[in-house]
Amino acid sequence: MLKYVYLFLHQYLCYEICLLEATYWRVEQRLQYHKTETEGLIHLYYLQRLQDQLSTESIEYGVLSVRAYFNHDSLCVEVLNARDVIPLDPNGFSDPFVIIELLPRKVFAHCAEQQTNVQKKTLHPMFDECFEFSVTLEQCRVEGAMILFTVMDHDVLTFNDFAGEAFLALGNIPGVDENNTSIDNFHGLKTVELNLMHQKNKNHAILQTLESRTGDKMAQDFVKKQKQRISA
Ligand SMILES: [Ca+2]
Repeated sequence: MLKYVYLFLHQYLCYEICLLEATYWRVEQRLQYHKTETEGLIHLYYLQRLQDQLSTESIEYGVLSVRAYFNHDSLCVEVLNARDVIPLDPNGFSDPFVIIELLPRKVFAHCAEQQTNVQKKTLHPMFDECFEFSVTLEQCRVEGAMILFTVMDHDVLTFNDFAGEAFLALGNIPGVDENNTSIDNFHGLKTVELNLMHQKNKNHAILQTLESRTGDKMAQDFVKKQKQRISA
């Protein structure tokens, strides 16, 4: 009997210690965030999103198909299509288009974001459009360099609605990855399927830290942009 009481107590204490450790870790992390300047925090946020992309198996917001490679002094991105985009219009469809931007913004400040044409009234848009960005190999190899694809639903009278986002690390695309030989067109290149995501964590620690920086325009603009991407 005593043995079981002992075992129970032991397990209970282990459980309590685990909880304490988790709490301590969260507090420690918050402190770190508060010590990090805004640009660094935004970078951290996107690094986490890139991790989310790798671990997201759910296709509830649809799937985006793209291809990308680097050659000489340009990054070529092809947006092929999307399937099962979420319906955002009263007619049960969306008018999807994709915005393509390079991150971190500090590294790719000279590259304006680009976007596809709007495909009207469909949840399975075919884009088949190519985009070129003037960048160097060194820029593509910066830690955390990535492409952000944002799928939006175009609206005529109101603001466009957010349909989903996806991230692609530049470090391992053909032409940037050291194992790849030189490549100069999309022919034979593997299609990358990216599960579209929404931010599910309404209490994201980085967003909350940035939101508390009330006098910081960069922080406020970023939080405002991200809030539209949090799932309802
Ligand atoms: Ca629409």
